[in-house]
Amino acid sequence: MTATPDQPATPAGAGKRVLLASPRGYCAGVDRAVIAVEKALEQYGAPIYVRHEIVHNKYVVKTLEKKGAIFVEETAEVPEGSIVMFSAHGVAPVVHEEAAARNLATIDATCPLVTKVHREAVRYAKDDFDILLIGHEGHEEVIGTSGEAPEHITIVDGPADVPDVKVRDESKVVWLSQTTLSVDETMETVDRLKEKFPQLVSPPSDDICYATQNRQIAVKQMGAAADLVIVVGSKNSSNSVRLVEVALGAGARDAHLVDGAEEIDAAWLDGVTTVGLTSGASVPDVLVEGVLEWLSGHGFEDVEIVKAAEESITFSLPKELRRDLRAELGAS
Ligand code: 0K2
Ligand code: SF4
Repeated sequence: MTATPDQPATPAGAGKRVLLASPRGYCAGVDRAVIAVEKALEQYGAPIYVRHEIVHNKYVVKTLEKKGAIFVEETAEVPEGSIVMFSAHGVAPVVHEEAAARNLATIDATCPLVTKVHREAVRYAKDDFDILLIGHEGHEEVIGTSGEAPEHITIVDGPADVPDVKVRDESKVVWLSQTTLSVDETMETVDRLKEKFPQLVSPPSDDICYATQNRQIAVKQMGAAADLVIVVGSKNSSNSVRLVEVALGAGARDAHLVDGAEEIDAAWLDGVTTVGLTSGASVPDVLVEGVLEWLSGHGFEDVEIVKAAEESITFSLPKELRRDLRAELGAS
């Protein structure tokens, strides 16, 4: 093609494409937790207190705040006699006790797959195992799971922690994990733990959940082909942050985490023809749509889906939503 003043040699969008990960965004546990807050607001009216961000996403939290949810970090901040919901990340038993002591009605939006890990911790602690919980120190889910059996649990925050791990009896050690970790890094930690404790027992089933795994598989598939990977998610979302790391590990030249299109820097597109796009498990798809629109405005109109898995899992709403909590509070 010969360039003329009003026809450039290469049309603006030529060769530019977006690889859009599937699955991405909301998992079953997040969907359930967000709907639980909405239903509680419908059923009981505002305010509904939520202990900790229901899921680690700014947009979701702001949207629910506008509808009447009040987010707090501690049970002590909730006025006596109110309704409080626990976030998808789970809480330690002591938090249930604190809520009961303040005469709060509780709705537990802990993801059933997090509850499964809590149950494993309780069972192994009962059998007097030392439990090596692989996870990020200070993360809400890790605080909740460790609270099930604090005297039995040691947190192992990645492979570098392994040399310092001590146990009482090397023949009774099990590893469990946070649900939203990098699969590859966790396996590296487990390999090192196994070298140190050859009799280490593995959890009965995967603790890193299906949604975390599928989103990582998808981003790996696109990573090698992408010059730039954009992950939509909030900075405190463990699974979203992991997607950036996995993209880079898979060969993406560059990768960034953004809460939405407004955080994208146009300079990231310099010399880029293929953009990979995905989102964490706590991210509503409207935010991804915003990024697609922004990319389209910058010449990236072609969108190809990179399909890594089919997801059909759903969870029923927290059982407390089927009871009349206001009546229960009034009666007590
Ligand atoms: O990935 P994180 O555990 O930080 O949490 P979110 O971003 O809120 O994603 C939902 C997972 C919640 C529990 O596993
Ligand atoms: Fe549950 Fe996994 Fe979603 Fe966490 S990321 S809420 S464990 S389905």
